[in-house]
Amino acid sequence: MERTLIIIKPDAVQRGLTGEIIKRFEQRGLKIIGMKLLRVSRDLAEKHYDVHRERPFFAGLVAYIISAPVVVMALEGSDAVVAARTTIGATKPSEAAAGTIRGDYGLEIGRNLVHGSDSVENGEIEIANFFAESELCGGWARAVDGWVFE
Ligand code: IDP
Ligand code: MG
Repeated sequence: MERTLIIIKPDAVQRGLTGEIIKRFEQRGLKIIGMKLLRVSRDLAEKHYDVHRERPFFAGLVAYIISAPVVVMALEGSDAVVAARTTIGATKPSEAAAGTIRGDYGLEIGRNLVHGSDSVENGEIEIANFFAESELCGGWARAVDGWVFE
C-alpha cells in the first residue's frame, strides 16, 4: 500500500469545497489515515515547496499556502500517489480534464485547490512533515476493504 499527502489549499477551504474534495478521494477508494485543519507556518510552507525555491512564483506560492487554513490528509491505497494525482488533475486548471478536481473547480495555476505528492518517496516525506506518527491510523481495517482492494 502506498501513502500520499493531500493538501486542500486555502482557496478550496475558503470556497467551501472541503467536503466535495474529501468525497472524491473517499469515493475513489483511498483510505484516510490522517486528517486535520491547520494554518501552515511559513517555515513548513517553505520546507514543503523547497524544490520550487528558485522559481519566480515561490514567494507567491508560500504566501498563498499560508494565507488561510488548509485541510491536510494522509491517504493510503494501492497506487495511491498516481490515483490521487489523476483525481486532482493537471497543475494548470484551465488545462485539467473535466471530472478532475482542478478541471471542475479551478481556472488559474496559482489557485489550483489541492496538492498531491508526486512520488511514493515524497509522499512519505511530506506526511512526516505534516503529521506526527501518533496522529496517523495507518492500516486500520475498513469494512469495505475487501470490495476495494483485491
Ligand atoms: P503540482 O501541484 O501539480 O505538483 P508543481 O509543479 O509541483 O505542481 O507546483 C507546485 C505548486 O506551485 C502548484 O500546485 C501551484 O500551486 C504552484 N505553481 C506552479 N507553477 C506556478 C506558476 O507558474 N505560477 C503560480 N503558481 C505556480
Ligand atoms: Mg508538485
